[in-house]
This record gives sequence, C-alpha cells and structure tokens, in this order.
Amino acid sequence: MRNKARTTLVAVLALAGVAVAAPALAAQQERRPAAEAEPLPDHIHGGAWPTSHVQGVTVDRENGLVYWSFTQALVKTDLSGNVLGTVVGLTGHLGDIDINPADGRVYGSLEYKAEEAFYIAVFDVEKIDRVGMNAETDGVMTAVHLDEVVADFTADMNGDGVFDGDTAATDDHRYGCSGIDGVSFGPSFGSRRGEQRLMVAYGVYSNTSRTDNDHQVILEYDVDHWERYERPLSQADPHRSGPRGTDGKYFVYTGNTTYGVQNLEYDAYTGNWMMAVYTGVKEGFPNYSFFIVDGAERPRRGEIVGQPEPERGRLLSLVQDGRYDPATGVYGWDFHGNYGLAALGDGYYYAAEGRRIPDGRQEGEVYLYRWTGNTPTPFERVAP
Ligand SMILES: [Ca+2]
Ligand SMILES: [Ca+2]
Ligand SMILES: [Ca+2]
Repeated sequence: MRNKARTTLVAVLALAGVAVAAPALAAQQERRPAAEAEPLPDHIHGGAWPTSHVQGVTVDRENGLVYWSFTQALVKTDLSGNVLGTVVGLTGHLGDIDINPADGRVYGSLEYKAEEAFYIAVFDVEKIDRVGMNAETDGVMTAVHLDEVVADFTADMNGDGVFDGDTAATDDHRYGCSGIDGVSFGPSFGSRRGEQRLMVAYGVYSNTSRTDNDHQVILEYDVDHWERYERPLSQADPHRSGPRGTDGKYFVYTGNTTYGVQNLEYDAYTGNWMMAVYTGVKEGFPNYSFFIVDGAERPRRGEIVGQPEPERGRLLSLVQDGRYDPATGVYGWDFHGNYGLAALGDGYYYAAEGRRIPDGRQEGEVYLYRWTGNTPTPFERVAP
C-alpha cells in the first residue's frame, strides 16, 4: 500500500514537471489514469459520537469515501477520517451497511423491535454534506419494510396465543429471529457472475434451551424496482411499505450465536460470503466467531434441522477450511469483524473496532487487513 502511494506520488510529480530521479520512461510507466482509486490507508478513525457502538463500515473507493453506522447515526468521512457529514435522529437500531454498486447509495438494516417494524434504510449519501442532518426530515433517507422479518420475529412458536416480545428467554420467534443486522450486496448464491442482490441476515437470540435456532438465516432481495416501496420514515408512525415476500431464503448451519450475523460481506476476491458474529454459548458447538459461506456452491434443498415440525429449506454450505468441529460438521475461523467488515478487493479488508471513551462517546476505527487463508485466523493486519 505504501509503495503504491509512493509510485503515485512520483507519477504526480512527473506530471507536474517536477524533476524526479526515476528515468523518464519509468515515470511514464508509473502514470496511472485519473480515475485510479486513492491508496487505502492502514488505519482510519471514524470519529467519536454520542451513540452506541460502530455497527458497520463500507467504502466507496472510487470517490475516496467511508460510511460508518453508529447505531443511531450514519457518518460520512473521507479516507483520512475527516468528517464530511452525518445523518442523526434514528431512534431504532441501524446495523450493518453496504453500498449498492448499481446506484451508489448506502443500504443498512434498521430495526424498531417494540413497533415490530424492520427496514432496509436507503441513504442518498451524495446529499450528505453537513453534520447533523435529520434522518426523517432532511430528505436523505428512505426505508423499505420487510414483512418476512416481522412474520418470523413475531411467530408464536409455543402456540400459547401470546407473543413474548423482545426477549431471548422464550420459545417464540421462528428460528430464534431477533430482527436483522448483517447486509451485503453480491451475486446470488452459486452464481459468481450473477446480478447483484441484497442479502439480509437475521439477528438470532442466544438461547441454549431450544434446538431450532442453530442456523443463520439470510434473505435475498432484488432491489432493482424498490423505488415503488421506498418511503421517508416517520418513526412515530412507522410505515409498512415493502415487498411481501423475498427473492430467496437461505439457512446456514453454524450453531446458535449471540444475535446472529453482525456483519455480512461478499468478498469478490475469494468469491465467498463472510459472516462475523458474537460467539454462541451452546454446549456441543464449537462457537466460532467467523464463518465463510461457499459462494460458488448452489443452495441445496434439505432439512432445516432442529425445528419443532420437520421443515425443509434452501441450505448453504460453509467453506471446508479453517477450524473444524467433527461432532457438528461446522467449519469456522477466529476473527473479530463483528463491528464492521468491508471487503475492498484484491484480498484487502477493513475490520472495525470501537469502544466507549471517558467522555461517554463511542469511537470507531478501521484497520487494514490482507487475506492469508491461514488457520485459525485468515487475515493479517497490514501495519502492526
Ligand atoms: Ca408464545
Ligand atoms: Ca451489529
Ligand atoms: Ca456488510
């Protein structure tokens, strides 16, 4: 990365007519087109905010921009961490985010559990040009409601006529669904060159006393015609405009985790889907912190094991590498990335960290990693 920065600088000096030590021919070869993306820094600080912790990051390499989800705010910075604007006033839970390559907008999971309302928030990020823009009234955010999530979240699984609400200590919530968090654009499972789809992963409550919560659940949506559903969001009166169904629903057997897939990220470099979680606590499972879904393998129909009534669905496979637990057949790795994970191309990634600082605000930052494929941790930090 540093070498690249240096060669670019040499090229710029050469273009500006400044004498450089390199021979003219070499300098010419080092010229890069104007659209060449800025080099990726080893570290970017996303600021400190009066919010909960950082939940997701996504990078617009072409324009040198970074977007940060801070649970109640979306923050826009450049690659040096200079704040260019924020969207605030979210009273729900903004989770993971991703840029839609087709329209350049940022899509994120947004939950209002008490209202039983679950959305994909769509941020018109080009319009974010100052700190403190309001999510409801400044025309920078719309939302699309996901009925499918409500149906599973509110399912009265023990049939007692009562939905127990936002609690892990219940048999309610189909598949243990606590809402949604991880999101990523990428091709349909089993088709690397397919059209880009939005994949949305469930949150799953941690509960060791039931067997129907051992899968990650991923919903697929074709967002090409979502304009018809997009509405500004009034949080006091949450709308229900969105698609009835999904364009696919998939299950990945990992064992129960604590709140499901925190960060979902399609990695074009490996062609696989990465899932960073808060580890599970169920005995009998390896409780890995990081899973990778094989993006090349077509989903296969099979039993979604552990359900109260036998149920079949479309199952995805974990990449058969890394750590392995023979008792459950689960593969996985050790890595964080559950506060933010952005695949940058060419085997480079930003992984986020965050913490509360003494004045009560939450700071977030990312470090640059490169893929190694090693076990137990398949990434190494570029700068120690
Ligand atoms: Ca119930
Ligand atoms: Ca999260
Ligand atoms: Ca993501």
